[in-house]
Amino acid sequence: MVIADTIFSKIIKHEIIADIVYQDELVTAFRDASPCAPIHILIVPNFLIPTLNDVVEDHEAILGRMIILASKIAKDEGIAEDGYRVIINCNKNGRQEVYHLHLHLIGGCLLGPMLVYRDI
Ligand code: DGP
Repeated sequence: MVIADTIFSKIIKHEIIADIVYQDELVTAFRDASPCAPIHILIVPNFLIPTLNDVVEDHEAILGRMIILASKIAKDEGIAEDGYRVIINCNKNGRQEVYHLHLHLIGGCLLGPMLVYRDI
């Protein structure tokens, strides 16, 4: 398996430490280093897809795995019934910081309202 060098690929390869909650041949899930809620888990493909703009039909299985895993982890973490939020940030206006596609699973408390346009 060839993995390009992003901070997340190093986590996937266990080259830097992260609290990995799940890993299989397609995806890895680990706790966010800067959580914005009591539960904040990132789910990433094991190979580099930089942004959601780079997704193609061949990625259907991996994207399905990411969503299904988000639902499963939410149950495992005990936040499914009360609810949670799933977010994918894309590029500059989406405030993407790490250019390795990832899904944020966020919950464990009543979250703020959805972010909308803000003049800054
Ligand atoms: P985004 O803005 O969508 O690209 O979010 C990137 C997230 O990645 C951000 O919430 C912080 C998290 N993050 C960045 N570097 C690391 C790291 O080295 N370890 C872990 N566990 N999370 C990281």
